[in-house]
Order: sequence, then C-alpha cells, then structure tokens
Amino acid sequence: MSTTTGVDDDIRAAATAIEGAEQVCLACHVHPDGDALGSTLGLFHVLRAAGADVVASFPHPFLVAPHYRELPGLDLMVPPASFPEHPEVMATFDCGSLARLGDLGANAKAADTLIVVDHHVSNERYGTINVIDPAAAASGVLVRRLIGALGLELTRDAAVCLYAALVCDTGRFQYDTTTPAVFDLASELVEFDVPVSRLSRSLFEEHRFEYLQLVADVLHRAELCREQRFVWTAVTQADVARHGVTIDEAEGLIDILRRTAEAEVTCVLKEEADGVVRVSLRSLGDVDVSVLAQDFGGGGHKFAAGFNSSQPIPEIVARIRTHL
Ligand SMILES: [Mn+2]
Repeated sequence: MSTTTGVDDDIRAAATAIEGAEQVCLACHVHPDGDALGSTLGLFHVLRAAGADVVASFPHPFLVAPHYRELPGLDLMVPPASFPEHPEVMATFDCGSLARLGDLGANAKAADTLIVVDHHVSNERYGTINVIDPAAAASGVLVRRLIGALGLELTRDAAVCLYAALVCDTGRFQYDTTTPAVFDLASELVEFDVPVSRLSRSLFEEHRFEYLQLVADVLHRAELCREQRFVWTAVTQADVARHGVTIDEAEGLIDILRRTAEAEVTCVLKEEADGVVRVSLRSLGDVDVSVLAQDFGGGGHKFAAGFNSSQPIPEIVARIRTHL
C-alpha cells in the first residue's frame, strides 16, 4: 500500500502532467456511481473554469442513473465515440481496472500519459501515474487534493460534484470511512452553496412510484440464508419490464436489503438487457467481499464490491454461498 508521502508524490506528478497538457481527457468507470461522476466532473469544472481544454466521458451505455441527473455538468460530458482516440493526457476516476473502463479502455491504452485516481484496494495500477489511496473515503477526496496541487480554486459546480462523491461513498457520513477529515472536506464544500437537502433527496430518497412497487416485489422474494448470515435478491429483465422501470433505477436496492439484521453479507443481482448479470456485494466487515468479488473476476472494497457474470442467477448465488 502507498504511504501518504507516496500518494503526495503521485498527486504532484499528476498535477505536472495536467499542467503541461494541451488537452486533458477525463473518464470514469462503466455504470458510474456518485463518486465516479462527482470526481470526474469535479476536476472537469475546475479545469474548465481555468480555461483548460478538457473533455469528460464514461463508457457505453452512456446513461446515468436517474438519481444523479441533478449533478451539474452531466450535459457537458461527451459520449465515448466523441472521446479522443489517442489522448495526450487522460485521467480515470474511481476505476479499479482497465476492464471497468469499457469501450474507453482502448483510449486509455492509447494515451501518452494515463493518470489513475482511485481508492479501491483492488486497483490494478494500470496508469503511468497512479494516484491510489485506499485510505481515502472517496476518489473525490483525492480529486480535491489534486486540485490543491494544481493551485486551482474550487468552483460552485465542482463543490457540488465533489460533495456528491463524498456523501455517496461515505453512505451519507455513516460508514467507517467517515473521519474528521471527511467532515472537514464536507465543511469546505458546503461553503459553495451546495443544495444539501435537495441533493440528499435526489441522490438517496426519491424514486418513481413504479420503482417502489418493483422493490416490493424483489424484497418479497429475497432469500435469507440464516446459517450463512447471507441475504440476496435479484432484479431481472422481466421485473423491469413488468414495472416499467430501468435497471439503472435499481442501483440503491442493495442499501435497502442490507438493512437485514440477520445478514453479514448482502447480495443483489441485476440482469442487464444483454443478459450479463451485475452482482453487488456488501458486508458489515467480518467478511471481506472484495476477496469474494476478485474470485469472480471483479473487485472493490472490503465492505462493498462487485463483479459481472454471464452465468444463470441461481448458479451465481450457489457459487457465492460455497465461497461463504
Ligand atoms: Mn469510490
């Protein structure tokens, strides 16, 4: 693991690369979450305000979950097809591996300089400059430090995006990662007129009625394996079709299921339109789910991890239970 000093050196190297670039190209992982989008857009806004030529994108499917739609700057992001094929300087955010960059992986490989900004312990260090600190509560924390190293000021839109990154990855300041430094950063950010309550409702609470009815269905058939302290459920294409919702809307479902008192490990499986199953795992800390996810070709953190599979859902669940 990098020491703090090592991370500082890497941040300085990243800042130097960005300062010397004609154009800076930013991207985050496929199916971006609040930290991925917030980190990417946070730096995007600051560089743009400084007059830099900056491009931001994320992989196909080029669509964000509804609860992120209030993040400023989403409309300025370009689809992967419009992203430079051979970036001079490219930076990726919250992305643990090239595979998680989807169709932007080729652009990353072709970049002259590739800066990887991330806090996943499983990060594969695929950049030429790797700014990786597993102790950071969010990738957004590292972006704030990078902005400092660039000698640039935060803007209001950057602050909103970085606040979203922080609040999403700390589970609204509830996870173990919520240190005094996290509150210090939150305090700095909310000085910039961040709409705290509206953002909180759109990020975490508000759903279409149709989605709540889907949740009722999938919670009803959730299975609790008491001896393994394991609870799981699945959302299939049939479910989303029946309720008229999109699979992206179900991103927060695991946060409801993980409230199960009897469960140490929680699992939600989501069947994508192409048949690929996205598997999300959460633990309370006795089980390191990043190890479990890595056994299936995925990655993540001790408490939150995931992987993709093309196996049938019952087989995936059986394999997870064998691992537990
Ligand atoms: Mn993150």
